[in-house]
Amino acid sequence: MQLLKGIQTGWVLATLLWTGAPVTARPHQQPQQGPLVRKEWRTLSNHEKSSYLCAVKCLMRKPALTPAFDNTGVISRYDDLVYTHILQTFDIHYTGHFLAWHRYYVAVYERMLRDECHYQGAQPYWDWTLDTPADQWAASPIFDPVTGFGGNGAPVAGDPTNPMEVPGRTGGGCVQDGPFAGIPDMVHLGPMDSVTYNPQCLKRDFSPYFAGRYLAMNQTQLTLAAPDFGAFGRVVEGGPSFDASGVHGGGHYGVGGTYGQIGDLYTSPADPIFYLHHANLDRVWWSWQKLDLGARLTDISGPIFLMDYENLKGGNVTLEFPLSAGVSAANVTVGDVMNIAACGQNGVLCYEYDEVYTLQG
Ligand SMILES: [Cu+2]
Repeated sequence: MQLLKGIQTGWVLATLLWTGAPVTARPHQQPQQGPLVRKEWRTLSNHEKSSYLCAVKCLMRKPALTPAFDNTGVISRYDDLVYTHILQTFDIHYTGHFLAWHRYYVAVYERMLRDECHYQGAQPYWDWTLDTPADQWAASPIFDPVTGFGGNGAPVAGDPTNPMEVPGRTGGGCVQDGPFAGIPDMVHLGPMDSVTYNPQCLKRDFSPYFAGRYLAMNQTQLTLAAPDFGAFGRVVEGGPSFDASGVHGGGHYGVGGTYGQIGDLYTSPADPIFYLHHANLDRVWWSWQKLDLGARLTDISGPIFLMDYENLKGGNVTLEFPLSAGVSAANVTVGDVMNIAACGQNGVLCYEYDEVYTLQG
């Protein structure tokens, strides 16, 4: 059960208490005509890349909106979202609404970058299939020190007897270059469900082996071939073991390994690459939906409760199931986010991908 490190049920209660959070004013809304078109990171111009990174840093400087109580690690607007993810960790993974929740979460982040930090573009995605096999992983343009998010953490010795040790890990310390290096208090929350102020550098712990195994086109094709949403959702998330991962775990552990924040199920959004990884997972889902849009705009299933695939604790998620992004946006339902291009008609989402995956014969 490596993924479910240290589950504490207190957070489930905290999450339940959190629903109904206020919707915030968005002072600098960008006028939007037609759907935003999300593009792959390496196809952005250098100017687009730097505007995106600049907007991410802007969110890290804006003061948090989360009401203060014992959550002293929630300092910035960026932290508001990390905190939301921490609070809901047990409710949004290994469930039927895993993909829907993260689709909404990334869209809220995209809107915050645009409305609060003057970013003009769409949320980019990271097509990690382009960075496999394993020997190409560390050379990905997404890790570029100048036009990307910086690379691996400094190598630190691991503990081979630790069952949480990600196979093939190569780093583990603070990132050495790029826009997030050399900031001792870049991350304020975590590890795991800790929400009191805990200044940390951004850490990464690349596992090229893990990435090569779970992020290559063959795994993506296996995912796209799922016949219905129940099967699709389970292939994306895989099982809670390093031997049964899916594309979701491939990105988290390929970058975060054992010691990087993005490998921490709770605090993973602390690494800004999280949002490009999840945009691509969303793109995998949209690619799958587009293979049979008539049926798949309403196809949802999977358990309400974590890993309750046999429905021993409760039922399956439906289109009416509620999703909360905390203080940063209104609550919506799964049904509200099934169509990413629901522009106008009071649609919640209005974006597209420049390119989707196709099922290869
Ligand atoms: Cu998550």
